Amino acid sequence: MSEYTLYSYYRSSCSARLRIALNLKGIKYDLVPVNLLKDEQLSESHRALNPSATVPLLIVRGGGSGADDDDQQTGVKIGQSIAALEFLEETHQQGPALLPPASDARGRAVVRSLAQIIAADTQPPTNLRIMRRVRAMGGSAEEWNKELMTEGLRAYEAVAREHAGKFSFGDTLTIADACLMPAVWNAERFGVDVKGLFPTVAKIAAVLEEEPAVKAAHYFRQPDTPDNLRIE
Ligand SMILES: N[C@@H](CCC(=O)N[C@@H](CS)C(=O)NCC(=O)O)C(=O)O
Repeated sequence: MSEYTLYSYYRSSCSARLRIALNLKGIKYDLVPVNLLKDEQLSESHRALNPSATVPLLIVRGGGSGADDDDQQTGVKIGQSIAALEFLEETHQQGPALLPPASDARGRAVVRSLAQIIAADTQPPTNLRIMRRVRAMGGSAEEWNKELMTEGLRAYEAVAREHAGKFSFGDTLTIADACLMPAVWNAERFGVDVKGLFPTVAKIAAVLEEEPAVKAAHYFRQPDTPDNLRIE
């Protein structure tokens, strides 16, 4: 058993954030697939591990967790992707940095703001559980998502335009990019014209898609990706 276990769904943008970060930091992990379409996230056993009934869930056992001996068997359970991204950054400072240095408080605030535009403002109202409620009220969940994802990326574009280099904040891939990439995959899936509307985002996404850590984290290259969607 690895020190790290990631509960993940292949098409979950929040899970993809962590897959990108784990790959970038070169951290080996076991993956436990949780099929959201079969409501496995709602099972008693999953809720016992992650009361939010969502993926990702990162369990860290042993040295990297900072856990004491008693905790080493059960591990530290992190059921929020941004907390997990920051945990990985704090415990793996020797790997590529996913945040500007602590001495650059302004830079860190910009990167965290970008990450939250996706993680706090854009993903939650477009989540599966919300789409189901929109449909139950007779609405089009697809139109709902397209509009909200467009609004989210509009905000991201405006902030990133001031700070982007190769990536969202300068030339180093940060937690903001780990959030952005799967948000772009989702937006394209729901028909948002990312290239036409958001040139900065599109330029960053094109660079991100060539990163090996991002490629390996792609929805269609996961152990639980259905065969008909799998890509090389
Ligand atoms: N704030 C949480 C959100 C997690 C989340 O909503 N995950 C989605 C997949 S991206 C999920 O598990 N959805 C299941 C559902 O809506 O029932 C995080 O960042 O980890």
